[in-house]
Amino acid sequence: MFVYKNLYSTFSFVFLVIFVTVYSQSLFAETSTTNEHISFTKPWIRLLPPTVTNTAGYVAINNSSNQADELLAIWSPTINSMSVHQTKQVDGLLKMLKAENTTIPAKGQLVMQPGGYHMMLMGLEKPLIENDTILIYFEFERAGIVHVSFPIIRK
Ligand SMILES: [Cu+2]
Repeated sequence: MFVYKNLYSTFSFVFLVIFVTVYSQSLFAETSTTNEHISFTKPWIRLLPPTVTNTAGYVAINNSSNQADELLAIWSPTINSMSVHQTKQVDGLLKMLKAENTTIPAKGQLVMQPGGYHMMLMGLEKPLIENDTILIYFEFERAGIVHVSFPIIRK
């Protein structure tokens, strides 16, 4: 019994060390607000009346490297569903479609702004609050995962 107990606590200690090491590495290495070649300019989310359950977010993503990068996914812990959309004229009507191309060119930008590319935030469960912030994660093919805080703005 004594041996068993000792073995058990040794194993739990080892697991704890592995867990803490892996967890802290994922916090500090994979996720950051800055990256060697990706940066964000003027992030904001549009405040809409509380009865509207969808809204849009905007930001310019800058790529300072000599190689293009691609935005693979966006998500937020507090938003049900998010995707990158493009407002396009189809048969004389403005329509929102899933963005076809989310490449950030080398030494270039992907600009999300009203009337063009935007982030769609869908299925809001609670009304947004002016000047609150929403944390959004961006996953890039080369830069990995970067998180950015978006203020909610009335415009
Ligand atoms: Cu949209």
